[in-house]
Amino acid sequence: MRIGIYGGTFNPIHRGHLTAARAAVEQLGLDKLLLVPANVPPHKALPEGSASPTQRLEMTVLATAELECKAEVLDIELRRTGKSYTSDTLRALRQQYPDDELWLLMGSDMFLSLHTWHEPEVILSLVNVGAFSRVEGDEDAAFAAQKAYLEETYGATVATVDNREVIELSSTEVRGALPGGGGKDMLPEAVYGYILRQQLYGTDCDLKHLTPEELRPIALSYLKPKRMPHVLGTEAEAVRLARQYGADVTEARIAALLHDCTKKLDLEEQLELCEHYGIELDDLERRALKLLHSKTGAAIARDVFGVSDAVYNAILWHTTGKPDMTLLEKVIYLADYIEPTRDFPGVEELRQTVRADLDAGLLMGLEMTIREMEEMGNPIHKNTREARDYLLKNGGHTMKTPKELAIMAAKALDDKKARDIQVLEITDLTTLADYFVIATGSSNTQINALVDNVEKELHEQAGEEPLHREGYRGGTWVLLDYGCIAVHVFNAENRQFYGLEHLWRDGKQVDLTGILEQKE
Ligand code: DGI
Ligand code: FE
Ligand code: FE
Repeated sequence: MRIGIYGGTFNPIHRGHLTAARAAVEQLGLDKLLLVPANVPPHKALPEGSASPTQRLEMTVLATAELECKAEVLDIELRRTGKSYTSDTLRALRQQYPDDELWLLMGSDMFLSLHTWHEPEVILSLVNVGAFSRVEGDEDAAFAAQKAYLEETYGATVATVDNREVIELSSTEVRGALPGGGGKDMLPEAVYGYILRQQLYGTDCDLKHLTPEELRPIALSYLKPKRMPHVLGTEAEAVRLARQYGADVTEARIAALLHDCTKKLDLEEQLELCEHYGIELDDLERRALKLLHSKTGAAIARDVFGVSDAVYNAILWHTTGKPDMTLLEKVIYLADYIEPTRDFPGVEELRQTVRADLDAGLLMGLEMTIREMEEMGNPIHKNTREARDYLLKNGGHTMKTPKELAIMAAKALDDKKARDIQVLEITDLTTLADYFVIATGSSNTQINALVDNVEKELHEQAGEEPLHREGYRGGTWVLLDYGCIAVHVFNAENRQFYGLEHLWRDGKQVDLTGILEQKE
C-alpha cells in the first residue's frame, strides 16, 4: 500500500490543506492518508483563542469527511510529551507499516530546509518525500537543487507534487476572517460548524436562534464523518415528507439535522448526559446504547439550541416511536428510516408505502423494526411495541390535521387528472372551514370521478366521511364538506363564475410544488 503522511499544526485545518492532500493522493497514487496534527512546542505560543490539541484533533477528524480517499487521523504527536521530532513519529509509523510505501508530504518551505531538521538521515531512510511545489520560476531551481542534494547525500526518494492550481490559503488568514463572520468558504463545512459551536478564534455565535442553513454545519460537527451523509439525507427526506403531509418544514429540518447529534457517544458518556439532564431510564434503556441517543439528543437540542417542544419530541421519539405520534414525530421517524442513503431489504417498499400513506408507512416501519429485533434476539422496547399496537387498533388511521386532509384531497384530485388544483388556507378568515380545496374537471364524468376519488381516499387513509355534499352528480359543480376542509370541484365555466379564489383572495395559498404532479 502507498500511504501519505501529512502533518501540520492544523489550527485550524482548512480547504487549502485538503486540496494539497488531494493533489498528493492523485499524483503519487496514494491508497491512504495519515493526518498527523502536530504538537506545538511551548516556545511557539499559539495566538489567543486558539484551539486546544484535542480541538485541533477533532477538527482534523471532521475534515476527513470532505476527502474522497481513505484517511485516518493520528494523535501520536499530541500524546507525546516533551520534544516531538518527526523522526520519532516516522520510526513509530514504520513499525506499524513495515511493508508499505510511506510518503511524507510537506510544503516547499519545509522541503527546502529539510536537511536542517533533527536526524534527516533517519527521516529519509524511513520514508519517501512528496514536496508540494506552489510557485513557478525561481523556486524550481531551488527545488531541483535540494532534490539533487538530498538524493545524493541521503539516498532519498523525492517527488514533486504540483500544487500550483491551489489558491493560497493559510490558517492565519482563516483565523483572521472568522471573528468578522467570514471563513465559511475556506473551511470544511463541519470544521466551520465546530469552530462556531466551540466559539474558537474569537467567534461568537448565538446557538439559540439558528436557521436550518446556519445550523447545518454545526449539526454536522457532532457526527462521525461516516454518519454525515445519513443526517443530510434525513434532512432532505424530512423536507419532502413535511411538504407532502403539511408539517412545518423548518421544524422538520432542525429536528432532522439534530436527531443523531449524540450518536457517537459511548454508553458511559450517554449515561453521564442522562444524569446531567435528569433523564430517567428503564432497565432496557440502561443496557441498550442505541436507545439512549434519542433521549440525550433531544436534551442537547433543547439545552444548547433552544428548539421548540415539537422538535424536542420529534428527536425524543425518533428511535422507538410511541402511541399517537404527532405529524412531525412521524415525519422524523420515517425520514430517518427511508432517507436516500439507507439500503436494506424492503427499503424501497417502505419508501413507496410512506409516500402513499404516512400512517401505513409508520406501521410498516415499526413492524420491520420489531421483526428485525426478534431475528437478532434483541428485546423490543415497550414504546416500539405500543406504537405498533396503537396503529393496529386505529386501523392505521390516526387523527389528521386539516392541512393533511386538504393535501390528501388535492392529491386525490391530482391522481385523477384534475386541472388548476389549489389549496387555500382560510383559517383566520372564516369559521366555515380551515381550508378550501378547489379544482377544475373537464366533463361531468370527470367531475364525478374526481369527487369519488376524494371520498375514497379520505375514507381509506383518514377514516373521514363528508358531513354533506352539494351539487352531487349534477355534473357542473360539487361541494364536499368535511367540516374543517371543503372540496369544490367545478367545470371551467362555473369555476370562473363562482370565482372562489377571488372571493377568498385574502386566504393563503398552500405551495403544492413537489406534492402534486399537475402541470402548471
Ligand atoms: O440512529 P439511527 O441509526 O439513524 O437510527 P435509529 O435512531 O432508528 O436507531 C436504530 C437502532 O435502534 C437500531 O439498531 C435498532 C435500535 N432499536 C430501535 N427500536 C428498538 C431498538 N433496539 C431495541 N433493543 N429495542 C427496540 O425497540
Ligand atoms: Fe438515531
Ligand atoms: Fe438517524
